[in-house]
Amino acid sequence: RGVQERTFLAVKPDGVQRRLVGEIVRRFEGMGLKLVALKLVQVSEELLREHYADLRTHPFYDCLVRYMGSGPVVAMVWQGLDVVRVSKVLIGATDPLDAEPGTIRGDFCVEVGKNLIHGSDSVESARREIALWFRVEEILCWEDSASHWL
Ligand code: D4T
Repeated sequence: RGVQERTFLAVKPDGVQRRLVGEIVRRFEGMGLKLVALKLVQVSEELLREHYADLRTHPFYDCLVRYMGSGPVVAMVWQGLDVVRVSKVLIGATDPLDAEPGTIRGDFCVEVGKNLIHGSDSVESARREIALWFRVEEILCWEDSASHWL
């Protein structure tokens, strides 16, 4: 079965403004996943352009970067079995209108341009995004978190 992984999640500015941080964190905790880093940050345009570099040719890129910089974001690292895939299931489809009820996007939003939360789409992108958003000392180290696994 699954392997221990880490993923990067960010509650986007609309989620923070709408007081949905607690609700979102509760859902990941409820799945038995482990929080290993969390911070509230106003992100620079430079970091956002880098974070979404793969999407730079898309027409919505500038709009996306502006939205992500429109207010503070809650950046997090979560650890657990198959956490990348599990997170994507909890989050729901990119377009909230396609997201199943019971998923975060399916329950709380309607616009693709304001879809509340970001989650890494692979172990590879998780590694890249965690390195981009966090300094090593901001993250509970792998050995500590493995030995204190509940
Ligand atoms: P993120 O990366 O934010 O978790 O979203 P997804 O992984 O579900 O989807 P994505 O990378 O394809 O899109 C990134 C981001 O762009 C916004 N977006 C997307 C948009 O504003 N208009 C669009 O047409 C699409 C496809 C939403 C999420």
